[in-house]
Amino acid sequence: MTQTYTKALTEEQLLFWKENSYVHIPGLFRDRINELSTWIDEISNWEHGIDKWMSYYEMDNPSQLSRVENFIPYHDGMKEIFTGETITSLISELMQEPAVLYKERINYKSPGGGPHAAHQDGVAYEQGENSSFDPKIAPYLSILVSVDEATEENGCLQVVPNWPLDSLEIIPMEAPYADRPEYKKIKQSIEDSMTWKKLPTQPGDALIFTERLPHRSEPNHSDKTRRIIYGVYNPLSDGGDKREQYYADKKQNPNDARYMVGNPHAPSL
Ligand SMILES: O=C(O)CCC(=O)C(=O)O
Repeated sequence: MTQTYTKALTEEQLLFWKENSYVHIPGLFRDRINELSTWIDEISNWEHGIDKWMSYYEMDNPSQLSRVENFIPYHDGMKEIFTGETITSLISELMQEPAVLYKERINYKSPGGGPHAAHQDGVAYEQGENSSFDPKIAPYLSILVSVDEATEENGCLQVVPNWPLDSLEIIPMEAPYADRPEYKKIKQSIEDSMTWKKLPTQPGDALIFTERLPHRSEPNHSDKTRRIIYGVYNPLSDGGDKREQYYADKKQNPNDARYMVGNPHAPSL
């Protein structure tokens, strides 16, 4: 028997999704934005390290917080956001099967905070650079929720439009810095040949995109921090609940190349 999932998305959004591998859902968390903002500030004040939640600092400014991950075991409100009905039913609708949280993060892009270099998220999962995208398995999906406004000035997400859902292409990468060979991004010549679209978002807006969609963002040129939360979900049929294993592996080897793809930060050790 085929299971069906809540139809929260319009036919137009679903068609756009199929043709572009991303969809914008305005105002999804508009009613919860004050709560989210308070919780994110709370988490930014936790003691930082990688033993429990994992904190990261800007590569070029080791005192500036860039990201916190693995915080839902320590924060019930955030756990409800990432594992509650609003997000999981949307992601399951797009996967056409139950979705399970793989990892969660807050990206704090402070004034002067670095860019996220062009990448596809799929190469940061289990297979790393040996990834191939299997047409029989639904791709992992990310949802971002803009907590602050994300603008061209403060480094909103940028994607390659018209990237169809069934594209299985993995774009070659390079390591641009000789002293940081583990840090990789899409080859510059290929990035320059692609068309990029900026996707500004208002507080409470969500964007969902696949692990196959090339994306990037620019530095924060404004004088305010731009906070965005991200949840990544895998189809339940692809290995079940892998979240704890993901973070256990990451704590063993936080500088592994697959965790560095496109990132402007280093772990706090
Ligand atoms: O938050 C951003 O500006 C982009 C984030 C991103 O690409 C990532 O975390 O993979």
